Amino acid sequence: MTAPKYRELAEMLRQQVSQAPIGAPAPSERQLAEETGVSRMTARRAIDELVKEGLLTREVGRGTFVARPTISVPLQLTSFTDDMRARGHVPSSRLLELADRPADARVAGVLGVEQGTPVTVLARVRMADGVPMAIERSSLRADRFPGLARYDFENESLYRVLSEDYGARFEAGEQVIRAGIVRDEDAEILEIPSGAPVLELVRVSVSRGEVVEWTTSTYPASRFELSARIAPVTVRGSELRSALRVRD
Ligand code: 16G
Repeated sequence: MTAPKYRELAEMLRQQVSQAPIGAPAPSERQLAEETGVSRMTARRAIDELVKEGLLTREVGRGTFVARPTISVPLQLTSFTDDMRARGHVPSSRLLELADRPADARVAGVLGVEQGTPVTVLARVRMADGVPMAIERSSLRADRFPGLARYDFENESLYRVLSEDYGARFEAGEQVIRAGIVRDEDAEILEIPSGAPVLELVRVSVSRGEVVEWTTSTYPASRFELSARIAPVTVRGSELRSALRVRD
């Protein structure tokens, strides 16, 4: 059986869209029907297909445009660089801040160090194919990783440096995910309207029994989804309740 006409057309459109810049106008139903000789109904179904897949977005009264990519990130202890590469995107970073600082009470509490212990603060805009995907603000144990502030984190993966140059082995971690509203200064960096929804992923990771990293990643809700594989495990009710923590 041959694929329905609209599927063929959708495939052709998909190829066009993959070459087009974000925000470029997509052909209208009428144009598409005229150019390809299909009915307007078939053209509409093909366009609908791409809208459903998130490749095109319809803006009321304006038309249909090439959408920003939505990135699906697994809930695992992996690095941004590896996650993006695994999905066929090219990762890059822009540095916002990199410095050693004495830990304040909050950072010290999370990292389990004395207040005043040196901590490396790293803030980056993380990009996929040049599109800003997240702002990541990390606090790292400078006593475990001395000299970290000298690295070029626009071009380096933090996890690569920690594991290969400092011998860190991440054996555990915890990630809390919460919804929020973007801060004004972040809205500009992420190129989203002020007040837009964001997802914040707060991660602590553990190496050799100690918390070594505390990172908050702020993702625009519109460009990002989380996926987790659900395996059959036996958990008691009380454990489940503690995993589904109420936000404070
Ligand atoms: C991920 C981690 C972040 C880590 C970063 C290292 C989440 C929510 N966060 O983005 O904690 O610092 O990877 O990335 O996944 P890099 O090795 O590419 O610098």
